Amino acid sequence: MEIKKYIFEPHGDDRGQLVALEELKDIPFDVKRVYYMYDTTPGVTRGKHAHKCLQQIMICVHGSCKVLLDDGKEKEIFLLDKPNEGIYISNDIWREMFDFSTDAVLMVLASELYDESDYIRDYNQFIEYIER
Ligand code: T46
Repeated sequence: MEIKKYIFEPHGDDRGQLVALEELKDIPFDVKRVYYMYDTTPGVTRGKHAHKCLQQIMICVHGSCKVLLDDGKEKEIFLLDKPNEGIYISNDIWREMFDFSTDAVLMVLASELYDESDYIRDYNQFIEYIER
């Protein structure tokens, strides 16, 4: 499984850091939606689904969390703990987010608007879908 890690250049000076993300420059798609999760209940796992047609970049802009990515053949776990680091996730990848620190803010930039019909929420259906 080839998962792309992105390191975004911080524009730092003696006032602190600033990261700018421009679509089709820093982000490899048109950004149609941004969402973020915070105050995550300790011990909880989020996600547990795949998308049929969605590209995303996940950035833990504060705190840390782990992301399990599974393409049906391989599984990999990534630690997101830097506000200038992100991972790119294409369609057909099962994802689970877990081990959120209490202060974690996980931001996601997405290539499409929210569409419940794009979700595959059952793991067996995901395996059937990618083997089709
Ligand atoms: C994903 C992972 C990384 C909306 O109304 N609009 C939105 O854009 C999103 C993302 C969610 N919602 C609503 C739908 C649910 O009632 O917010 C609620 C929580 O969504 P969900 O259970 O899908 O959250 P996660 O954390 O399991 O998954 C989310 C994204 O949905 C998903 O696309 O890849 O984060």
